[in-house]
Amino acid sequence: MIKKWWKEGIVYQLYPRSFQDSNGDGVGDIPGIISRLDYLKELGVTMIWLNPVYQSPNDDMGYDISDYRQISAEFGTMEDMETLIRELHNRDMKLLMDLVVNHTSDEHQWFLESRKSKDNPYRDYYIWKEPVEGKEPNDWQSSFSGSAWEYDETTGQYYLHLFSKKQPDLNWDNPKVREEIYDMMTFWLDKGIDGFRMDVINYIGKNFKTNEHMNQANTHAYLHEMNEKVLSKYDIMTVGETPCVTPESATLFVKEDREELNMLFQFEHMGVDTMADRYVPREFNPKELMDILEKWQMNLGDDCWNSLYLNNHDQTRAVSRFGNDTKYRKESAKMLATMLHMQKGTPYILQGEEIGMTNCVWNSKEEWRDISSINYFTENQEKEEEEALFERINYNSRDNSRTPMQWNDKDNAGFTTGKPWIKVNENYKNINVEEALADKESIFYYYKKLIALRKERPIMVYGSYQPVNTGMENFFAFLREYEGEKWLVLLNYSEEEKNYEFDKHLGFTAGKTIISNYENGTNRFLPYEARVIEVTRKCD
Ligand code: TEU
Ligand code: CA
Repeated sequence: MIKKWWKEGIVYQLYPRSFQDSNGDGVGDIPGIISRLDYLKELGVTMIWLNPVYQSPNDDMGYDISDYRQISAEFGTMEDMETLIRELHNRDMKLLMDLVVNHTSDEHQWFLESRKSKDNPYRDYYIWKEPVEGKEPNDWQSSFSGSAWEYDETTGQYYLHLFSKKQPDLNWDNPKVREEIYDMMTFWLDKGIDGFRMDVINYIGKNFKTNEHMNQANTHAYLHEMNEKVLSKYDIMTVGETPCVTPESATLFVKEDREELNMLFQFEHMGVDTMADRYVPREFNPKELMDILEKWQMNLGDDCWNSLYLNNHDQTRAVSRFGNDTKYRKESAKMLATMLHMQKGTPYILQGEEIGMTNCVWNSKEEWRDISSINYFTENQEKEEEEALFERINYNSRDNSRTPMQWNDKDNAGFTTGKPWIKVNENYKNINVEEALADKESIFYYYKKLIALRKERPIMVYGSYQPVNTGMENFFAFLREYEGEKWLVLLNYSEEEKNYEFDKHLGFTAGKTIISNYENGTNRFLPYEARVIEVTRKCD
């Protein structure tokens, strides 16, 4: 196993729009982030993944970029950005920027040119097709409802947009597009950033013969070229966001000798409580979540690497979705953190996860800000009862993870002195950073301890992962081993107390407890109890 700093790191996902406003306009900004860096240093994270801060009309909250080399005025200036990079490095923290290059905004100069005429030099920067029998070129659907093709009157052709109409897909088969992107990446890397999170990067190569747009051979060719021409020239980290990969298809992106990416965000565990349609809920079963996480632990080779995450800005908050955010919020948040951080891979913490922020109660669709929810409601409101539709969208609305960071119990949770761009979760009065820092048993200090452990104990990073069958429902265990050290991780993933004599059943002799969310050492595990114990095998 080759040692790397990005295997040993802990990433904090920072959603700039909702982190800290500094000028009272209700929108988080870069000076606001800079004012909070010491808080992140206190937590101990080593890297920040910054969601997009580039110029954008915000049709998809910054994932529709109109200028890759300009900072959006609402977030600040390029000088602010350069200060942020410097201030992070001064604190021994690294910065991952969000690379959104499957598509641009339709307000990007390239698209404004491209749509002017069929022979415009920028025409082939995007994907234009003739109508087929007067209709869309194929049946591809947008992630944000409706067809993935938009008809453009000016030239009588359709352009492809796998996301919103205002997010036209770039044509990666065009070498000029690839050169433009590589130049832009170099521009940012030369400013000293430490890597990229790459948005839906497995969509960039399309195959119109087989009508597929994920994980295509041309995508791998382009990523290898990107690695050769740009990535390999810097000591950086890359994480690809890749919906619909399996451990087998993921290997083709992250196996070291492929020279493409370092790790991926896979999505398999993000579907454990919904149908393929994210707004059709289904019953959540902890064993399904654990089985998927374990599958990814066991089926990526030693020359590959996992990311570890339970939520992000596209998913709902982990303690509400996978834990119990009412009776056992602190205990279940700490159990989920133990389950994740004790696995093999680089852990990602969504802003607010470290203080157990929860999903929000939405009172009307006017409170929504996310195009995904809004379009889905519009598309379905004629087909079903409005209240039921509203409720099932709320269950998995991306806005749940995008409400403002809860700093204290003052107005707007200390996020802004103005009117916040999206509502603050009403529970900010008792769930906030100030309260967490004052409570030595808080979720914050538990995360801080997990992060410190990862820095001190190589077994957490480089130890092997071995499933352990407890034979009990919703009581999970796994073993980490490294250079003779063995840690047994035990998780009572339920509200019930459970007797489990792991030493007798599993043939281990228990040593020191490394970390636990309870002061308990008995074989009667409490609700959502997590315990990590140094063990030796009885036969050792
Ligand atoms: O997400 C891609 C993606 O697959 C999910 O957004 C999914 O399509 C969405 O949650 C609807 O189900 C990335 C970004 O993380 C997301 O914020 C952007 O909206 C999207 O790409 C387009 O850039
Ligand atoms: Ca602001």
